[in-house]
Amino acid sequence: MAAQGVPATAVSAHDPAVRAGELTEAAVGGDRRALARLLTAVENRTPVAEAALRTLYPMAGRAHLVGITGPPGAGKSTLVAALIAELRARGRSVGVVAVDPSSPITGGALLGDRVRMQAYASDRDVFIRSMAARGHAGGLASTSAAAAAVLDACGFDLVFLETVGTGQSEVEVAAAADTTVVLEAPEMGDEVQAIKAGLLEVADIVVVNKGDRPGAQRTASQLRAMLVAVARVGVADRRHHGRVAAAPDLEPGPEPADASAPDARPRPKQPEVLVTTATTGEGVPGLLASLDRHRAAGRDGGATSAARLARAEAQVWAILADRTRAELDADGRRAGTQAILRAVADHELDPFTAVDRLLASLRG
Ligand SMILES: Nc1nc2c(ncn2[C@@H]2O[C@H](COP(=O)(O)OP(=O)(O)OP(=O)(O)O)[C@@H](O)[C@H]2O)c(=O)[nH]1
Ligand SMILES: [Mg+2]
Repeated sequence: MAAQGVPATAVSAHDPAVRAGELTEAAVGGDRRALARLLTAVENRTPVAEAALRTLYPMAGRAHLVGITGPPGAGKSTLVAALIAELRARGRSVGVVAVDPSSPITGGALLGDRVRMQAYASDRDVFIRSMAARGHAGGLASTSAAAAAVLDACGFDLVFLETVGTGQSEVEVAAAADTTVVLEAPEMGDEVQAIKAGLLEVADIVVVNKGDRPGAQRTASQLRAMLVAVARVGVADRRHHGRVAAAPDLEPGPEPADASAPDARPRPKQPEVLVTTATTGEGVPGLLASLDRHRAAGRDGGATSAARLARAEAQVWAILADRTRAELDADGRRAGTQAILRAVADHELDPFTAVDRLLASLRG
């Protein structure tokens, strides 16, 4: 990569591998500014991030990666702050990545995170960071996984990935986590019935936060009943366009015509449903115990290893897609690639044939 004849000092300033080496060494040694720079590199998917991850990835794999998702305002950030307080009291270190799936910076959320961060400004065992996931296919999953791997390699015991649940994002966060916590708030009321099955499917633990509000316990029992019903009816229920049928006292529905047909999809999980009050910390020790249980249960070939495989897939496929695209867009291939894309746009070529030709051009 380094041009011949260029003095070493000039090379080190520009060579991503050298820069990554300096940053990773500093970050792993506890330099928080270097860690912040590495995460910026990850967020921007720079060559420095790639070089750093090559070094850091083998050092990661020890942290418990916990995804926290749920609707806007459910109390995710407040709950993470309460969990940090609880974990610090037990001497465990915590890294947090608040991922904004919609890229443009949401002032409120970021500000909140900054204020909370100040409380731990002098605590070296807490690191909180907001980042945007830009619009790549699988971008949220692979960026979250990469950021988590960096914090993991830097020795944090737990890494929280907070993201607002907006449909697809919670699925991607789940792909980057060992344990996924789905948060609800009691005032969702009837909307509980309309919770997307997708949200429940990714949940390892369901938390009804704002336990101080009326209806929290009722929401929790509705959710428990719903989850039992979903598990009983299983796949049949999920066929209804991703919506879970409503009533809390729901009886198992009629067996579908092809219920005996083999179904490769995994059985729905039966997550625990807990109630917390993030603002006071009530229920937070119970949540922590539940997180630890999930982690312990999944360690040997269980849920955690399935989550890890999903995470590996998210990362590898995203890198493969990026790299394939970069090669097809490189000098010498770009014109041909553009011509094929144009032909698809003009309906002169179908997209499948287009891909056949693009792959052939890579092999050729
Ligand atoms: N009463 C009550 N309010 C809470 C509780 N937890 C959080 N809140 C409040 O709910 C509001 C939203 O809390 P956040 O923690 O910012 O929620 P969030 O889910 O992170 O929100 P986004 O990141 O914007 O999606 C804040 O005003 C919190 O103080 C709780 O347990 N009880
Ligand atoms: Mg938040």
